[in-house]
Amino acid sequence: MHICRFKQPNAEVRIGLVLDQAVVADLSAAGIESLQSLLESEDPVARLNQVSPAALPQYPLSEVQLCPPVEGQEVWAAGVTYLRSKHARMQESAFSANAYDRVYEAERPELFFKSLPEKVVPDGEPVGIRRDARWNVPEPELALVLCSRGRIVGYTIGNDMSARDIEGENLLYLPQAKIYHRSCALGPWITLGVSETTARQWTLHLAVRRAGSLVFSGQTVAAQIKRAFPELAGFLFRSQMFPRGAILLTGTGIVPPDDFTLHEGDRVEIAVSGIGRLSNPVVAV
Ligand code: DO4
Ligand code: MG
Repeated sequence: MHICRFKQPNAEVRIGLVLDQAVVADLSAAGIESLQSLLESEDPVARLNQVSPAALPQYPLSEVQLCPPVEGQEVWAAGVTYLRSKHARMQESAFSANAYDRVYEAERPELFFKSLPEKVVPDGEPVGIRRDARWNVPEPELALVLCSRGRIVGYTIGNDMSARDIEGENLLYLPQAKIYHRSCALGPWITLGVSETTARQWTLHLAVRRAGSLVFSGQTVAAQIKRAFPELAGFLFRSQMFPRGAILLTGTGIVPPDDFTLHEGDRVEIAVSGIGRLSNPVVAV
Protein backbone atom coordinates (compact mmCIF):
# COMPACT_ATOMS: atom_id res chain seq x y z
CA MET A 1 0.00 0.00 0.00
CA HIS A 2 1.56 3.31 -1.12
CA ILE A 3 0.45 6.76 0.02
CA CYS A 4 1.66 10.06 -1.36
CA ARG A 5 1.26 13.80 -1.09
CA PHE A 6 0.23 15.29 -4.41
CA LYS A 7 -0.99 18.46 -6.04
CA GLN A 8 -2.94 19.29 -9.11
CA PRO A 9 -2.21 22.57 -10.88
CA ASN A 10 -3.45 25.51 -8.76
CA ALA A 11 -4.78 23.21 -6.04
CA GLU A 12 -3.98 22.36 -2.42
CA VAL A 13 -1.72 19.47 -1.43
CA ARG A 14 -3.77 16.28 -0.91
CA ILE A 15 -3.03 12.83 0.43
CA GLY A 16 -3.39 10.08 -2.14
CA LEU A 17 -3.51 6.31 -2.32
CA VAL A 18 -1.33 5.13 -5.22
CA LEU A 19 -2.94 2.33 -7.23
CA ASP A 20 -0.84 0.09 -9.53
CA GLN A 21 1.89 2.77 -9.49
CA ALA A 22 -0.18 4.55 -12.14
CA VAL A 23 -3.20 6.23 -10.58
CA VAL A 24 -3.72 8.27 -7.44
CA ALA A 25 -7.00 8.22 -5.49
CA ASP A 26 -7.70 11.39 -3.50
CA LEU A 27 -8.05 10.38 0.16
CA SER A 28 -9.43 13.75 1.24
CA ALA A 29 -12.81 12.54 -0.05
CA ALA A 30 -12.52 9.78 2.62
CA GLY A 31 -11.70 12.29 5.38
CA ILE A 32 -7.92 11.75 5.31
CA GLU A 33 -6.57 15.28 5.02
CA SER A 34 -3.04 14.92 6.36
CA LEU A 35 -0.25 12.36 6.48
CA GLN A 36 0.15 12.95 10.18
CA SER A 37 -3.45 12.03 11.06
CA LEU A 38 -3.01 8.77 9.15
CA LEU A 39 0.50 7.86 10.35
CA GLU A 40 -0.35 8.64 13.97
CA SER A 41 -3.46 6.44 13.94
CA GLU A 42 -3.25 3.12 15.78
CA ASP A 43 -3.34 1.12 12.54
CA PRO A 44 -2.92 3.17 9.33
CA VAL A 45 -3.36 0.12 7.09
CA ALA A 46 -6.65 -0.85 8.78
CA ARG A 47 -7.80 2.77 8.39
CA LEU A 48 -7.03 2.64 4.64
CA ASN A 49 -8.69 -0.75 4.27
CA GLN A 50 -11.96 0.90 5.30
CA VAL A 51 -11.72 3.17 2.26
CA SER A 52 -13.16 2.13 -1.09
CA PRO A 53 -10.82 3.60 -3.77
CA ALA A 54 -13.51 3.20 -6.45
CA ALA A 55 -15.58 5.79 -4.60
CA LEU A 56 -12.76 8.36 -4.63
CA PRO A 57 -11.75 10.84 -7.33
CA GLN A 58 -8.82 9.32 -9.24
CA TYR A 59 -6.13 10.94 -11.41
CA PRO A 60 -3.36 9.46 -13.55
CA LEU A 61 -0.06 9.89 -11.70
CA SER A 62 1.38 11.47 -14.83
CA GLU A 63 -1.08 14.37 -14.44
CA VAL A 64 -0.32 15.28 -10.82
CA GLN A 65 2.74 16.72 -9.14
CA LEU A 66 4.18 14.55 -6.37
CA CYS A 67 5.17 16.49 -3.23
CA PRO A 68 7.73 15.30 -0.66
CA PRO A 69 6.21 12.55 1.49
CA VAL A 70 6.76 14.57 4.68
CA GLU A 71 4.74 17.20 6.49
CA GLY A 72 6.30 18.27 9.79
CA GLN A 73 8.77 15.43 10.32
CA GLU A 74 12.46 16.16 10.84
CA VAL A 75 14.69 14.01 8.64
CA TRP A 76 17.63 12.21 10.29
CA ALA A 77 20.12 9.73 8.92
CA ALA A 78 22.18 6.81 10.18
CA GLY A 79 25.71 6.32 8.86
CA VAL A 80 28.20 3.49 8.49
CA THR A 81 25.52 0.82 8.81
CA TYR A 82 26.84 -1.24 5.87
CA LEU A 83 30.33 -2.76 5.79
CA ARG A 84 30.73 -1.16 2.33
CA SER A 85 30.21 2.31 3.80
CA LYS A 86 32.67 1.66 6.64
CA HIS A 87 35.40 0.57 4.19
CA ALA A 88 34.75 3.50 1.83
CA ARG A 89 34.86 6.03 4.65
CA MET A 90 38.03 4.59 6.14
CA GLN A 91 39.72 4.97 2.73
CA GLU A 92 38.32 8.45 2.19
CA SER A 93 39.93 9.85 5.30
CA ALA A 94 43.11 8.92 7.13
CA PHE A 95 42.07 11.64 9.58
CA SER A 96 38.82 9.93 10.60
CA ALA A 97 39.39 6.24 9.73
CA ASN A 98 39.45 5.20 13.35
CA ALA A 99 36.11 6.90 14.06
CA TYR A 100 34.34 5.04 11.22
CA ASP A 101 35.82 1.72 12.31
CA ARG A 102 34.71 2.28 15.88
CA VAL A 103 31.18 3.46 15.11
CA TYR A 104 30.48 0.40 12.93
CA GLU A 105 31.25 -1.88 15.89
CA ALA A 106 29.96 0.31 18.72
CA GLU A 107 26.65 -0.17 20.47
CA ARG A 108 25.64 3.42 19.69
CA PRO A 109 25.08 4.08 15.96
CA GLU A 110 26.04 7.19 14.06
CA LEU A 111 22.90 9.35 13.73
CA PHE A 112 22.87 12.85 12.31
CA PHE A 113 20.32 15.51 11.48
CA LYS A 114 19.75 15.67 7.71
CA SER A 115 16.94 18.04 6.77
CA LEU A 116 14.05 20.17 7.81
CA PRO A 117 10.86 18.84 6.19
CA GLU A 118 10.29 21.97 4.11
CA LYS A 119 13.71 21.57 2.50
CA VAL A 120 13.15 18.01 1.28
CA VAL A 121 13.33 17.57 -2.52
CA PRO A 122 10.52 15.41 -4.01
CA ASP A 123 10.71 12.98 -6.91
CA GLY A 124 11.48 14.81 -10.15
CA GLU A 125 12.95 17.99 -8.64
CA PRO A 126 16.72 18.70 -8.66
CA VAL A 127 19.08 17.50 -5.97
CA GLY A 128 22.14 19.66 -5.31
CA ILE A 129 25.90 19.24 -5.58
CA ARG A 130 28.03 21.75 -3.71
CA ARG A 131 30.01 24.19 -5.87
CA ASP A 132 32.78 24.26 -3.26
CA ALA A 133 33.23 20.46 -3.32
CA ARG A 134 35.16 18.32 -5.82
CA TRP A 135 33.65 14.97 -4.91
CA ASN A 136 29.86 14.85 -4.77
CA VAL A 137 27.92 11.60 -4.61
CA PRO A 138 24.37 10.34 -4.13
CA GLU A 139 23.66 7.97 -1.24
CA PRO A 140 20.67 5.74 -1.98
CA GLU A 141 19.07 4.72 1.30
CA LEU A 142 16.01 2.95 2.62
CA ALA A 143 14.20 5.42 4.89
CA LEU A 144 12.09 4.51 7.92
CA VAL A 145 8.91 6.49 8.51
CA LEU A 146 8.39 6.78 12.27
CA CYS A 147 5.33 8.02 14.14
CA SER A 148 5.70 10.24 17.21
CA ARG A 149 5.83 7.13 19.43
CA GLY A 150 8.90 5.89 17.58
CA ARG A 151 7.09 3.04 15.85
CA ILE A 152 8.04 2.20 12.22
CA VAL A 153 4.86 2.81 10.25
CA GLY A 154 6.26 2.82 6.72
CA TYR A 155 9.20 3.11 4.36
CA THR A 156 10.27 5.49 1.66
CA ILE A 157 13.36 6.06 -0.52
CA GLY A 158 15.99 8.59 0.54
CA ASN A 159 18.96 10.20 -1.15
CA ASP A 160 21.53 11.44 1.39
CA MET A 161 23.51 13.65 -1.04
CA SER A 162 27.06 14.03 0.27
CA ALA A 163 30.26 15.98 -0.41
CA ARG A 164 32.84 13.32 0.32
CA ASP A 165 35.95 15.51 0.07
CA ILE A 166 34.54 17.89 2.70
CA GLU A 167 33.51 14.96 4.92
CA GLY A 168 36.94 13.31 4.49
CA GLU A 169 38.91 16.44 5.31
CA ASN A 170 37.65 16.60 8.87
CA LEU A 171 34.75 14.83 10.63
CA LEU A 172 33.79 18.15 12.17
CA TYR A 173 32.80 19.25 8.65
CA LEU A 174 30.12 16.54 8.45
CA PRO A 175 27.18 18.98 8.70
CA GLN A 176 28.56 20.97 5.74
CA ALA A 177 29.13 17.77 3.75
CA LYS A 178 25.61 16.55 4.44
CA ILE A 179 23.26 19.50 5.05
CA TYR A 180 23.03 22.07 2.29
CA HIS A 181 20.50 23.30 -0.26
CA ARG A 182 18.75 20.36 -2.02
CA SER A 183 20.88 17.73 -0.24
CA CYS A 184 17.99 15.48 0.79
CA ALA A 185 15.49 13.86 -1.56
CA LEU A 186 12.64 11.60 -0.42
CA GLY A 187 9.93 9.84 -2.34
CA PRO A 188 8.14 9.05 -4.44
CA TRP A 189 5.73 7.92 -1.69
CA ILE A 190 5.45 6.01 1.59
CA THR A 191 4.88 2.26 1.59
CA LEU A 192 2.80 0.96 4.50
CA GLY A 193 2.02 -2.42 5.99
CA VAL A 194 5.40 -4.09 5.44
CA SER A 195 7.33 -6.02 8.10
CA GLU A 196 11.05 -5.50 8.70
CA THR A 197 11.65 -9.06 7.51
CA THR A 198 10.10 -8.22 4.14
CA ALA A 199 11.77 -4.81 3.86
CA ARG A 200 15.17 -6.41 4.47
CA GLN A 201 14.69 -8.52 1.35
CA TRP A 202 14.29 -5.45 -0.84
CA THR A 203 17.06 -4.59 -3.29
CA LEU A 204 18.28 -1.03 -3.70
CA HIS A 205 19.54 -0.03 -7.11
CA LEU A 206 21.31 3.18 -8.09
CA ALA A 207 21.77 4.42 -11.66
CA VAL A 208 23.44 7.70 -12.64
CA ARG A 209 22.86 8.87 -16.22
CA ARG A 210 24.85 11.57 -18.01
CA ALA A 211 23.61 12.88 -21.36
CA GLY A 212 21.51 9.73 -21.67
CA SER A 213 24.36 7.28 -20.93
CA LEU A 214 24.70 5.17 -17.82
CA VAL A 215 27.86 6.35 -16.00
CA PHE A 216 27.40 4.40 -12.76
CA SER A 217 25.14 1.67 -11.49
CA GLY A 218 25.24 -0.40 -8.36
CA GLN A 219 23.01 -2.41 -6.13
CA THR A 220 22.69 -3.84 -2.66
CA VAL A 221 20.10 -5.49 -0.48
CA ALA A 222 18.67 -4.03 2.71
CA ALA A 223 19.58 -7.26 4.54
CA GLN A 224 23.17 -5.95 4.54
CA ILE A 225 22.23 -3.25 7.05
CA LYS A 226 24.04 -4.30 10.19
CA ARG A 227 21.57 -2.99 12.75
CA ALA A 228 17.92 -3.89 13.31
CA PHE A 229 15.54 -1.07 12.35
CA PRO A 230 14.00 -0.73 15.86
CA GLU A 231 17.55 -0.43 17.23
CA LEU A 232 18.21 2.59 14.96
CA ALA A 233 14.79 4.10 15.74
CA GLY A 234 15.29 3.45 19.46
CA PHE A 235 18.55 5.41 19.52
CA LEU A 236 16.96 8.27 17.57
CA PHE A 237 14.17 8.58 20.14
CA ARG A 238 16.50 8.38 23.18
CA SER A 239 16.26 11.61 25.20
CA GLN A 240 14.55 13.20 22.19
CA MET A 241 10.98 14.12 21.18
CA PHE A 242 9.47 14.03 17.69
CA PRO A 243 5.89 15.21 18.19
CA ARG A 244 5.30 15.16 14.43
CA GLY A 245 7.16 11.89 13.86
CA ALA A 246 10.47 11.52 12.03
CA ILE A 247 12.11 10.07 8.95
CA LEU A 248 15.30 8.06 9.46
CA LEU A 249 17.56 7.17 6.52
CA THR A 250 19.29 3.86 7.24
CA GLY A 251 22.67 4.44 5.59
CA THR A 252 24.17 3.62 2.23
CA GLY A 253 25.59 0.35 0.92
CA ILE A 254 26.20 1.56 -2.64
CA VAL A 255 29.38 3.57 -3.00
CA PRO A 256 30.63 4.68 -6.46
CA PRO A 257 34.41 4.41 -7.09
CA ASP A 258 36.60 7.17 -5.67
CA ASP A 259 37.15 8.79 -9.09
CA PHE A 260 33.41 9.23 -9.60
CA THR A 261 31.72 12.54 -8.93
CA LEU A 262 28.31 13.82 -9.98
CA HIS A 263 28.07 16.57 -12.61
CA GLU A 264 25.42 19.19 -13.09
CA GLY A 265 22.83 17.79 -15.50
CA ASP A 266 23.24 14.15 -14.37
CA ARG A 267 20.15 12.20 -13.36
CA VAL A 268 20.14 10.07 -10.21
CA GLU A 269 17.68 7.17 -10.14
CA ILE A 270 17.18 5.09 -7.02
CA ALA A 271 14.89 2.07 -7.19
CA VAL A 272 13.86 0.06 -4.14
CA SER A 273 12.11 -3.16 -5.11
CA GLY A 274 9.19 -2.94 -2.66
CA ILE A 275 8.62 0.80 -3.00
CA GLY A 276 9.26 2.28 -6.46
CA ARG A 277 11.70 4.76 -7.98
CA LEU A 278 13.04 8.15 -6.87
CA SER A 279 14.50 10.08 -9.80
CA ASN A 280 16.12 13.52 -9.66
CA PRO A 281 18.24 15.68 -11.96
CA VAL A 282 21.36 17.28 -10.47
CA VAL A 283 22.08 21.03 -10.15
CA ALA A 284 25.07 22.85 -8.71
CA VAL A 285 24.20 24.86 -5.61
O1 DO4 B 1 29.83 9.93 8.58
C1 DO4 B 1 29.57 9.50 7.49
C2 DO4 B 1 28.22 9.38 6.94
C3 DO4 B 1 27.93 7.99 6.53
C4 DO4 B 1 26.66 7.86 5.76
O2 DO4 B 1 25.95 8.81 5.47
C5 DO4 B 1 26.27 6.53 5.31
O3 DO4 B 1 26.93 5.52 5.62
O4 DO4 B 1 25.24 6.44 4.64
MG1 MG C 1 24.27 8.27 4.13
